[in-house]
Amino acid sequence: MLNYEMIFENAKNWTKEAGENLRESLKQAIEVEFKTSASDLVTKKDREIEQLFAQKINEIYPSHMILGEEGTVASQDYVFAESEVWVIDPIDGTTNFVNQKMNFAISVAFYDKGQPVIGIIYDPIKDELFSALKGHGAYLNDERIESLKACKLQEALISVNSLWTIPNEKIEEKKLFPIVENARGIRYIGSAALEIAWIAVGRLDAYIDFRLSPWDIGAGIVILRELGGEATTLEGHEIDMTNTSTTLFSRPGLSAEIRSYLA
Ligand code: 2AM
Ligand code: CA
Ligand code: CA
Ligand code: CA
Repeated sequence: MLNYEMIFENAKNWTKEAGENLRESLKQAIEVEFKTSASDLVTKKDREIEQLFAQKINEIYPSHMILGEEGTVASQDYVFAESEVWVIDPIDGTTNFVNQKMNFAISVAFYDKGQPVIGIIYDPIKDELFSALKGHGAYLNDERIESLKACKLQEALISVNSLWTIPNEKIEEKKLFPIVENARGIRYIGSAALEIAWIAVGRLDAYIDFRLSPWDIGAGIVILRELGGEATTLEGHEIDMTNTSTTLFSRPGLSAEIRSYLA
């Protein structure tokens, strides 16, 4: 039987340590490399932080699998739905890390045989640790976060990546117009993990994205659901944690109103 509380405590400690490492690293110049395009950045720190997690996990939980964005873990043969898996984004919002030196986060989740169990999102600049262990409530640092209440689009701040409001291959951009028009406001931080964490604490009300990966959202899903929030694909289906997918995160009830415009 796994001791989730112990895994949760370890994961929070490692995440804070990694955050301290990132905070310190900003005192020096950041070397940037490019992945798939000129706007798809990666730094030495992305790989280093993922490796730090991998070392600790391998030492204490040698049977656990690691799904990290930078793929620094040697290839593992496993079935997500049958394994204990750590889902890690060492820096979510690398562009912000490089350009803004703020508005980035470390995202760490633990899934047990496909079930979301632990979610941790840490903003090391604001020193805000959002966390949840399924069934035990969600917290911002040591303060318990209150369950989310429903809200209407006209009272809502919606986060949407600006790339999706121009012609693109995923959605007819016109479908987003009524959402932009009817919402109280549109915001975009540039860190998927933080957009979800901010819904958890009421700074945003919904977040739409069209191509996120498991490590972007794994932790956010646990935290948001613990508070009664909704996390589905744009069509309202369960998110597949082994693939990229469209995503819609929100307070209870708001997803349905947003989907009615996108249909
Ligand atoms: P990342 O910083 O970990 O890559 C805004 O860029 C948000 O979308 C971030 O959370 C970013 O995560 C994520 N994202 C996912 N795929 C991306 C890509 N190909 N290029 C840039 N950002 C991406
Ligand atoms: Ca990236
Ligand atoms: Ca990411
Ligand atoms: Ca990343």
